[in-house]
Amino acid sequence: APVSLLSRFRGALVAAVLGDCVGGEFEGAEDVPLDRVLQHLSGLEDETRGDGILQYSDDTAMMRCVAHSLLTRMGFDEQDMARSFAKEYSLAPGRGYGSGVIQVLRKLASPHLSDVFQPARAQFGGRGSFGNGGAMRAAPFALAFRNAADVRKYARFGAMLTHSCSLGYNGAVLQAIAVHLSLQGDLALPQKFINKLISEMEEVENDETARNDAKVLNLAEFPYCARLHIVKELMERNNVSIEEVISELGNGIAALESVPTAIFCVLHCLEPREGLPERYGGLERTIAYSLALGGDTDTIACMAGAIAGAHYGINAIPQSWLKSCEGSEEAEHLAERLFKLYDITQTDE
Ligand code: F2R
Ligand code: MG
Ligand code: MG
Repeated sequence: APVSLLSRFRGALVAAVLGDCVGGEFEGAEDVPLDRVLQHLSGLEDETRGDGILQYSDDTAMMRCVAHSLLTRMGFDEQDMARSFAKEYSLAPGRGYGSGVIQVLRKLASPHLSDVFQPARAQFGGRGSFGNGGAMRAAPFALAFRNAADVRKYARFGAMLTHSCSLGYNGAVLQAIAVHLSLQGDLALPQKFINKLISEMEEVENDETARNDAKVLNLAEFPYCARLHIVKELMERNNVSIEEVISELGNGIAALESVPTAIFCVLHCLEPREGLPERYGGLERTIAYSLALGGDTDTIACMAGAIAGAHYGINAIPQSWLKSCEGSEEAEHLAERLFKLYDITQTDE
């Protein structure tokens, strides 16, 4: 049956929270045998499971702030979003934030701060963060703005509140655009989907700052485009090993080593894959596969979850998995409210 736009909205935010909650178990692990992943996931289905709720981490904590701020302000307001990040951090600092970003979040709490982008610019000796913290919370921008140019613009500004390196904020733009295209149903034609992402990123990376950052960091020119071309090559092969995915695309905390990887997870799991249960649908496969890569599993599963959830819709997410995830009900509610905002405040491109 066709998936409604509302179902896609709910699927995007709820599957992002799911990925964060179930991915926390393996964050930072180098080798994650698929058996362990499947055991972890089937444990969620156990009615007698006694080990309580899986807590969400910084990924969901910051994504909630983005969604709340976009809803309250009916659009992007940097002051409000910055205050929201700072308040969330001060109330729950133990959600596993990156070690650099906590300095930004502390500075954003100051009532005397006039330029809310300044603390991010001071990070890492003035180079800014290239971590994936901007990308992990980017999905709500695709749910608030109908127009692709607005999604790009505000996902970038939203990320720049903590990540001033172009590798950091362009990762957020890529993630938001991937969710945007998935909401439109573009994953039905995977080749077209990846080609669109490449052409979007060609435009985004054709910028002096991005070119300079790539040079300083010793990366290929147009680094996101280069990774997306690798995604395309891997998609065309049937026998890609997890080791190859990690070595070609990465599984780390840098946005460049995780956003294209999350996109690959979604594309690879559009079809049944060896080692994953036949009873799994595409969304379950995407989450399980993201965890099996190891590394930054909560964040890769969160980003892949948002893109896959926007494609498959809310009904593809097993209730038995969700019941163990902190914040999944609230995510559904936020998605419904964003759907109304998207419906009433935006015009078509
Ligand atoms: N922080 C984590 N995981 C680490 C373990 C947490 C642990 N489980 C716990 O219990 O505390 N996860 C979360 O952080 C990632 C998002 O990080 P974000 O928001 O980008 O933070 P930050 O600090 O800006 O960047 C992360 C690290 O990347 C390196 N880095 C970034 N820019 C750099 C630069 N210009 N030069 C050198 N290094 C740079 C640094 O090591 C940063 O600390 C998500 O995975 C989220 O789940
Ligand atoms: Mg996290
Ligand atoms: Mg993480």
